[in-house]
Amino acid sequence: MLAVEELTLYLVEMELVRPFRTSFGATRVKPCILVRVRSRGEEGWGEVVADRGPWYSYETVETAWHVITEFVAPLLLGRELDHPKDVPEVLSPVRGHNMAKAGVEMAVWDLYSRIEELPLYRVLGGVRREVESGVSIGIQKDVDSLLKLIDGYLSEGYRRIKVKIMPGWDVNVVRRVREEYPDVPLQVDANGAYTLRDAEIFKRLDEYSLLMIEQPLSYDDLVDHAALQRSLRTPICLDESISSYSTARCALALGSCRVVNIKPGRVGGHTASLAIHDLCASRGVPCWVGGMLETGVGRAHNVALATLPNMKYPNDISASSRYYERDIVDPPFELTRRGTIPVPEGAGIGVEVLTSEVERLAKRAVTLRA
Ligand code: OSB
Ligand code: MG
Repeated sequence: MLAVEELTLYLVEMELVRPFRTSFGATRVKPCILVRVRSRGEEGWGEVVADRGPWYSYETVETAWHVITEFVAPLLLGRELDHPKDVPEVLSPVRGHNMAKAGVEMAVWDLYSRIEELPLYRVLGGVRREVESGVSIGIQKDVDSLLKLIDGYLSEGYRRIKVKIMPGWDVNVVRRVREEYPDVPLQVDANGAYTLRDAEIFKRLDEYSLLMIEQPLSYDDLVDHAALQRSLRTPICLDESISSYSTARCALALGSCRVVNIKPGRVGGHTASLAIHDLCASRGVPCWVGGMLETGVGRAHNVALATLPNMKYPNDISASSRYYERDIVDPPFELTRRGTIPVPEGAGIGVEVLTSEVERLAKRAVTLRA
């Protein structure tokens, strides 16, 4: 049994080593909310992956701050829990806002694992000591710049390249990358920038042996994706459209995708991620873990989740240095020459959160108690 006695939120801004551009906009400084929960002299950390504005999702750091302080924290604080899997039920009076809930829920998983003195990945049922690392590359000013970046990442050891696409930056880019790297594991991510009227573009992309095409159509669509998937050999992978366990069920029932990107920060946390993972495994649908430019806290949670058996592709979990000059965890995440990230073996997320660094970076903080 445990009960969260104290919950602290930090609004933090981290400058990226290079701006990250997608079909929905560019990010230079990534804001996030770090969540710390305390019980019985232990603490646990989580991260809310929402961005400054409602571009990837309707949630923002400010909606998450509001929903956690006004609704989520009062439901959770002082409630007796047998296990972190109880958290979603406790938070169920709040509809949606899965990013806000996830930051808190994952902090409770870390807390519980530390109390049990077990690494989080083992508590989750993970089976790997290292996870495969891919890299997601934003839209560049020209293809030569992109090829140069790809070259650098491949020589660092990354096992898979993901290229962001949007109308005007798609087939020609993929053709040039394939000419240069005929065999590299390659996928594209449109972040919802196309419609079924662009079927011709997907027919052409279908010729480049891509591992998958991620979120080609609208962020909340499942039906058009099912139609597009029927017309393609390349698997469609859904990201934005799978905002919860329930939407994952719908996507599989409709045949909207053949691969699922699980971001625990998007779907409500680890409990929902495990349920989606197990559902996909039972249907023979492979998964992998996506990323949201997390700090070391969110990254540690993603690494733990990526140790599950049905994570069958390289993950968007790159080294800390690919995102930030200085991460807020110790040690920072580093890439092996094999293109993997070793899974921390310490209790909980297995890395130390540099609290004084978090407090220095924090634009705002609040502590709530039972
Ligand atoms: O669509 O996967 C995405 C980053 C921010 C928002 C959405 C996405 C991404 C990425 C980067 O692709 C993944 C990473 O953290 O490395
Ligand atoms: Mg994506």
